[in-house]
Formats: sequence, C-alpha cells, structure tokens
Amino acid sequence: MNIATLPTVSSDNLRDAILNHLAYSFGKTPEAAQTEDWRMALSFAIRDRMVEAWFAATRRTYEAGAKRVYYLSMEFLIGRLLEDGIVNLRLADQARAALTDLGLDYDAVLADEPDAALGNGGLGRLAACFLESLSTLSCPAMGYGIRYEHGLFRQSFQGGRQVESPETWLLQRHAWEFERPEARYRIGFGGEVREDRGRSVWTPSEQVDAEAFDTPIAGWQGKWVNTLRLWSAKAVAPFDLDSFNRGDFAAAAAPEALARTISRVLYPDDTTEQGKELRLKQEFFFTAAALRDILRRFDSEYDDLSQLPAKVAIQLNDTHPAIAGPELVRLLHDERGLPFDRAMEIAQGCLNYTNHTLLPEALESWHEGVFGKLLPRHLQIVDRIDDAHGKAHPSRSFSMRADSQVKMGELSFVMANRVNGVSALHTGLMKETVFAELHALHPDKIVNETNGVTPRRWLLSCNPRLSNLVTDTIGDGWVDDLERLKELESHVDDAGWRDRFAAAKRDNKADLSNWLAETQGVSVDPEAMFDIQIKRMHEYKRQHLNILEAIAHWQEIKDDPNAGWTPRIKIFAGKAAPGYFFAKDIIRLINDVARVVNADTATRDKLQVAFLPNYNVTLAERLIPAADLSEQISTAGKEASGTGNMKFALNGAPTVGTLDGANVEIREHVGADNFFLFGMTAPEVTERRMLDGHARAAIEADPRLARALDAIRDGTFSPDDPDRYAGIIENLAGHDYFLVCSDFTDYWRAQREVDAAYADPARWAGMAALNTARSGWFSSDRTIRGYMSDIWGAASL
Ligand code: GL2
Repeated sequence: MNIATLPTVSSDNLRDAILNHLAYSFGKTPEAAQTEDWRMALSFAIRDRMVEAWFAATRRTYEAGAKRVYYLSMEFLIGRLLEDGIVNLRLADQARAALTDLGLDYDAVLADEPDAALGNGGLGRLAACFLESLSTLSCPAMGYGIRYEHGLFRQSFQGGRQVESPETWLLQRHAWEFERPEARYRIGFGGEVREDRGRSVWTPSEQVDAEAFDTPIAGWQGKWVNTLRLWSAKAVAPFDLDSFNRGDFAAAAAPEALARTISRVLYPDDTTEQGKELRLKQEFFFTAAALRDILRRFDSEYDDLSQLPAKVAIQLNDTHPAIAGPELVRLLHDERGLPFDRAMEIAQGCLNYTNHTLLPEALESWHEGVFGKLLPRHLQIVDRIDDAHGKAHPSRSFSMRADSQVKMGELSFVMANRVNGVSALHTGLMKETVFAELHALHPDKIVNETNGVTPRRWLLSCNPRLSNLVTDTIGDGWVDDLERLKELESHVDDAGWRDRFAAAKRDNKADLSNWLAETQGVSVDPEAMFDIQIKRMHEYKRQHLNILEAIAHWQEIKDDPNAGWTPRIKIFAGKAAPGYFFAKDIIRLINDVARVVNADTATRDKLQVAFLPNYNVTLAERLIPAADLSEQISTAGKEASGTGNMKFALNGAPTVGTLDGANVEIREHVGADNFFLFGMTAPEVTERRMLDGHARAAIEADPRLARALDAIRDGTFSPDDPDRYAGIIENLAGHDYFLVCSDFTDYWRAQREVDAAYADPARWAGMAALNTARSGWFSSDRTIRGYMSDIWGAASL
C-alpha cells in the first residue's frame, strides 16, 4: 500500500495525531508542552505517515527481485527534515492549520528543529539531494554513512575573526531515526595476518561495534520511502568491570570512550585531505559495516555470489569509502573462499566511483605505514590488486602504490565499473589530467553525470511565493518534472506576469531584510541589489576577488557619490576549515571591510557588505530565494561542479561567473544573455600561471586594483593593526596561484554590466525569469536518472 491509497489526512486528523503523540510518546499535556515537545509530536505524526510506504517499498523491492543501489558517503548534509517531510507528503496546509488550531506558531515549531550538519558543503548536500530523488523516482536505494555526534562546527565572529565551537544537534531530541540495536557488526582494526592452510586470516587487535540508525527518506508525494542508514560506534563491551571494581573508573570507561571517538566528529575539511589515522578509521568503520549489511541482505535472497553485480550497485561518493574495494575482495576471497581473481571481478562489477575534485591536495592517499598498521590485510590486497592490474596492462607502468603511498583515487578507479565526474568540464579535465593514464587504459570507464538539486527543497519548499506563481501559471507538474519550467518562457514577455515574478522576489527580499534587522542587527534597503556569495571559504572560490571588487567599487563611489550608482548589498556566508588560516584571514578582511564601508555615510546607501555567521542549509534556504545576483567566481578548472550555482539560477538569480564547473552548462541552458560571464578559461588559466610576474603585470595594468590593494595595505580597514593583511597582499601581489589579480579587471567590467542591467527593472525581471524557466535540467531527478541508466543499471519500481 502506498500513501496514495491511505485515507486523506485532514487538519483535524493531524491535530489528533499530534495530541496523541504529545500524550503517549512524550508524556506531556498541551499546557505543559514546550516548543520542542510540539515539534517532536508533529514530527512523529508526519513520520507515522511515511512508515506504511516505507514497508511497502521494501516489500515491493523483495517481490521484484530488484537491483538495489547503495550510496556510500562520509557526508549527508540533510539539514532540517520536518518541512521536507511535510512538503513531500503534501501536508503543508493541514499541518499549518492543525498547529494554528492548537494555538501554536507553525513557523516557530518548524524552526525549533536543529539543522543536521553531517557534511561540509556541496559533496554532502549532493548526497542528501540524491537520496530524496532516489525516493521520488522509486529506485530501491539506501544511503550509508556515519551518525556523527557532532556535525560541522558552529561559527561565530569575535572582532571579525572566525571562532569555532562544537555543534550539538543531538542535544535536542531527534525525531527521525529508528535505532536498530539488532543491526550491529563488529569492525576490527590493526593486528596481524597469518597464513593458515593457504588462507589469510586477519586477527584485529582492536574492535568496535557499528550500530545502525535508520532515517526514512520520503520522495515526492510519499509514494516511495528509502532508508538512510547511519552507523554509530559502540564499545564491544560497555565497560571494563575489573577496572571498575578496582576503583579505576577512568580505565573502566576507556573502551567506550575509544569506540565513541570514531563516530564523534565530522572532519571539518572541505576538499582538503585530512591525513589523520582517525579519519582512515572512520572511513573503514562505516564502509565495512555497510558492506557486511549489503551482503547479509543479499544472502537473505540469493545463494550465488556471482549474482552480486546483477543485484547490487555500490556508489562510492568520492574516495572516502574507497576501502570498499579491498574490503569487498577480502570478504569474498578470505571469508567466502572465492578465488582472488573472481572476487576482484565481482567487486568490480558492483562498485562505482564519483570523483568530486581535481585539487591535488584533496586527492586522498595514505602512507603505507599508517595504512598497513590499521589495515594490514587490506594493504596486502591492495598490492595484489595493483599487481593484477599491472599484469593485465603490461604496456604501461601504472601503479597505485608509488612513493610508499596507497593512492585512493587510483584504487577506486581500478576497482570501479564506472567512474564519473560531476560536470562536463570536470569530467573532461579528469580524462586529461588526474586520470589521464588510467583513462587511456580504460577508455570506456569514465562517464559524466552533471550534478543537480532537488526542486522539492530548493524551490517548492524554500520559495513558496515563486513556486505558487509557477504552479498558478503552469500547474504543479514541474515539481517532479522540472523541465516543464520551460512552459514559463512564453509568459516572460507578458509585462503583467513579469511583474508578478518580480513581486515574489521583492517580497522575499523584504522578508530577508526584516530577518537581517531582527536577528543580525544589519539594516538594508530591500530595493538594493542583493548580491550573494555563500559557500565554503576557499582561495579557489575567490571570496577575496569579490571583496577586492567591493573595495574598488566603494572607492569609486566615494570619488563621485552622485553618479547614479546602482545600490547593492554584498552578502557573504561560509565557514573556513579551522586550520586554513588564509581562508580565516579572508573572513576577517571581509568583516573589517564591512565595518568601514557600512559606516561611511557618503556611500552606504549605494554599497553595503555583510558577512552572516554560521552558514548552513537552513540559512541557504533563507538567502537563495531573496538573491538577485549569484556569485560563482572560482578560478576556471577548480570548482568541479558547484550546486549552489544551480539553486540560485532556479530561484531567479542570474550568475556572475567564470567558465568553471557547472557554470558552463548553466550558461548554455539559461542563455549567454542571461549570464554575466567574465574571466579566463581553464586553458588560459594554465597558460597565464606560467607567465612570470602575472600578478604584478595585472596590478600595474589596472589602477583600480592597485588602489584597492593599497587600501588594504595601508590599514584603511584595520587602522589598529595596519599589517594585519600583509599575508593576503603578499600572496596576491606575489605568486597569486588562483589568479585573483589577473581576473580582476574583467570581473570589474562584468559587475558594471550587472549594474546597468539591474537598473532596468523590466530587463532584469526578464533575465531572472528566464533563469528560472531554463533551469529544469538541473534537477537531481535528471542526475539520478543518468546514474540509474549509465552507471547502476537500476530501474524505478
Ligand atoms: C565538491 C566540489 O568542490 C563541488 O564543486 C561539487 O559541486 C561537489 C559535489 O559534486 O563536490 N568536491 C568536494 O570535495 N567537495 C565539494 O563540495 N567538498
């Protein structure tokens, strides 16, 4: 039975269900209930309505003997889940009415839910969008990851500097998960390998248990529900009784503390390698548990392991679960007794690998000392895989084991049936650069699957005004068939319709202005252009290019305050990895510039700057619907895809951007006239970098750039500490690896084009509306269909 055959839910039904849960699940009367109790009761009432479809989906998958997809990811940046559930079950009106009936503020109850930040950025959010699309497409699938006790750190500012504190999402009650004490696997580390009658036997020296927590993920209309299964590390034995009885309580608790460490924190790095032993432990921990779970499920249905590739598709989200290759071979060969070559062949038939970055510092590799100490048997297996691959391709001297390292990208590539990049440009560069050698050996392995975003969260739910207009205009078929947004195009020339489009944006901006004033102490004119750059802080993403342009612009406004400038507010948000000091300096610089520029009475009605703290999914949902301009200004060749860029375009914010990642495809879809292009292309970047003194030459050629840099250098923004940004200046005027100076002049030009376009409201509304109308291709439903047919061979049920 799916949800379509369940009785319809009225607001009265829902109110009764909420009151029931309040009493019987939480033991509270309405008088005593706090917001959190109401939030939990509502969540349970919604969750109840997913369970039937969840069971039905499982039953249907078994009945059909269908192939299952397993998405292994270190990160699932799910954010809040309650509104997602309500919207997907189409219960928004009933839920609002039920809460209003109970005398509650619906929005406040929804806002009580902690934002589950179990990911860093794009890679983790992509995984979350994919889960929702897999359910929407009724593809039998399961996500596997880690149930981190602490997600990504909380960011605040002190004197403009980033300060990190632990994130504690589990301190409040979490409504969505079902603990599965029975789904528990013992995972070993370390120890030794010995040969026993021709078989390798690994005896680990340390063990923990992986315990499952399941979260149901409902697709659009709640017709299909898949599972996100997150592993939590538990001690094999709760505590050491001998130590306890001796009165040594710390020693007694040690096994538990050690186990908990593994699933305690999410590594706060984005696209940078984190070469810590604990990280490798985390990777093996969740991957090994997932594989055991997958085999257990397979065994319950089939008894012939050669069927595995026909029934199981495993996607490795980046190299973080790359150990799946050797571990699956170990399970099949050492534990199930298949010949090594056969085990390898079967594993290769199941595994696929997505590469998400070409940044050299992000390509994982482990020193064989660390790797072998933690996973001695796996090191042997990697060597054997490498050997077998070498023998099969004797013409090349390729090895995944150079310089005493285990190279996880190469290992993943060799063990995968398909390898994919995440945008057309990125996939092309993968073939030419990092995987050139392997691509020559396996020319059919690499495929492209350009990223996408779920329209349920990133339009329907976060932007009700625009989605209502869209539905009024073309009906609601767009929600799970986003290409239908094209039908809006014929309305864009209708001035009345365009005004409605512009009004939705204006109202969203007014809401954001109010929120900024109430919660951030920032007061902005909602008529000004909202120019937004929100993403992780990284030199390649070039937030410093944006702030340099802001400084230059401010200086030019000061020179002639009455020259008819287009008013703008530049909004930034994003976290820097705690150890990435340069990125933290950029945050501080932006905050310093904001303080000075916003205090300038001569210019502040023309230009303001704001850096909002603690960027997360919830803040993105608030900012994107109110954006006029989307900043996607990375150095060409560095941003594998981007997904924020898609969310902005979908919500009617044209891009100012480089030909990087998915920007290229966004521009193709929305049309060159509706995209503000600037900057060098990827080949030009490579060429320019080889030019001696490129930064100096760029600064000499552009007095605006020189003057902006001078203002930073002379302490205009840090009068108490003029040398504060010497490091940034030295970097930019020196080797400037990310070519901020070389792209500055063209960025400046593009921004003035933006100003001119924005000054013509009808033209701007047309551009914005065409961005929405032509963004249908960027749905993660389209992406998942691509994975299903090109990579997994999986079908919708
Ligand atoms: C990333 C890329 O940097 C980003 O461009 C891409 O959109 C996402 C999803 O494919 O993956 N790679 C990566 O390591 N992180 C990303 O966000 N963290």
